[in-house]
Amino acid sequence: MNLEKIMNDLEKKHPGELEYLQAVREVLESLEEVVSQNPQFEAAGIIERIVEPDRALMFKVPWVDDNGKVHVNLGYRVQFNNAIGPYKGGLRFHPSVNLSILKFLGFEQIFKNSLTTLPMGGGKGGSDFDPKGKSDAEIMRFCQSFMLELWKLIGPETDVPAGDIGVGGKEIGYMFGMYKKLTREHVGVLTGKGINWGGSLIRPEATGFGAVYFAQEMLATKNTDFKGKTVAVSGFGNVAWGAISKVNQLGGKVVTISGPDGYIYDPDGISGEKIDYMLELRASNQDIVKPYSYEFTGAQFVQGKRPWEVKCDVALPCATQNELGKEDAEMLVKNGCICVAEGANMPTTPEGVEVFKKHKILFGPGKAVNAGGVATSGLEMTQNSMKLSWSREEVDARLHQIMKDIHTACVRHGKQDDGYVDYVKGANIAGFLKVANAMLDQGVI
Ligand code: NDP
Ligand code: 2IT
Repeated sequence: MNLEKIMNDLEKKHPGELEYLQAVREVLESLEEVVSQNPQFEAAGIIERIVEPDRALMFKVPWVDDNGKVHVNLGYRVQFNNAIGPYKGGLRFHPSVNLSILKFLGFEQIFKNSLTTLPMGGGKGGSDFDPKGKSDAEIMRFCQSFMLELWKLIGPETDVPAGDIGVGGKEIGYMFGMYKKLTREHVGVLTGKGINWGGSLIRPEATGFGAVYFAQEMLATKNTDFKGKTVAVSGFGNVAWGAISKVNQLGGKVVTISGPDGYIYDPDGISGEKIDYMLELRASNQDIVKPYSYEFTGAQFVQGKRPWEVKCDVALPCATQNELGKEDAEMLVKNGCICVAEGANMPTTPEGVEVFKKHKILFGPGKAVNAGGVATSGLEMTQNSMKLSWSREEVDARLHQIMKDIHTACVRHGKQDDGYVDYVKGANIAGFLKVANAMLDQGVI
């Protein structure tokens, strides 16, 4: 495979799509060896086909605010690859959303979903709508308008969206309501549904829980665990919440959360009522963490900075892409951090990843570490198909086993001659092989 030629061609075809190009390069770099060992992939044009989405759809989303003013946002659904199952992946509502970000997320989702061992293809969607400061009624009207277009593209055996940044249970509810009205079908077309109307227990916690289960497996390779460990977390959303809860259960101490305004350092640890308060902050749609420092004495707000300067044993970036750069990585290593597990999608820049690899730090990439969210979405789809629901314990046990299996697959494909596990390479190869072989079986389509 001629990586530079492929990347040059893609850069020409998709100028300025930086996040997408970054994600593609990272995956292809890991695949060079496996592609050269399997000439059938090159002969069938697997690489050229897998890097382009099957289709990317864009539509306008007009809606009316509480003062009667009309707004128009852009809506998207990128259906990337359905070789191993229906397109599956979240919807992101954030002002930064554009085609490049959704293509990066949809591309990553192909390999992540493959790693879960469940039959799900890759897709992603969303809008540049900003839920910040919007009333419930405005959010409802936006979600209904978004679904007025999206419903034509999705279906329980075609494409099954879910949540991501800015899309939680509330938004899924409004979108599901509109889908049901338009199609007159009560089916599992979205995951992350409410527990009374087809949702799965544990789905809200699943990404964070799964990330910590994965980190637990990584730590076990060094004969250690979370007990007594100091943990730095970024973000204060859905993924951060699940991760913090599980770290507490396992005896670790979380000392940071962060928002776009800066980070909170709470040396006493973030647990119990402090986690509930964090949820309140999030639900207020204000998007700031500063008030936490007024509420809890001993906690300090550090404006405009990221939590990676705090001394910790384990770092869990759970906010957004490219939030941990080279200098942050160097600081973490200098301060004795032994494990970095990505709860978010692509939070570490390529330069940051290089630092972790150079210092042989345990580094788990998002597509493996945060796969528990979509895996539990897959379990929700299974329960919907069977028209029954599993207990918390059953879903959690399945999630835990899936995370252990993903870890095993990463080690199998990522272990280097000196024993260091390159989890990036392991995850990319393990995720790729299943999809590539399915594409080979299905012909050039
Ligand atoms: P939430 O909306 O619940 O929280 C997102 C967090 O990241 C918030 O703290 C948010 O603050 C912050 N954030 C978002 N965008 C930016 C930005 N451009 N700059 C700085 N901070 C930002 O989302 P989730 O917790 O669901 O998602 C977090 C990450 O986890 C994302 O990378 C997502 O793709 C990934 N993920 C989510 C899964 C899920 O099931 N929800 C599954 C797997 C991965 P603010 O809104 O103020 O910007
Ligand atoms: O990035 C992700 O894996 C998600 N946002 C969850 C996707 C899903 O379909 O549950």
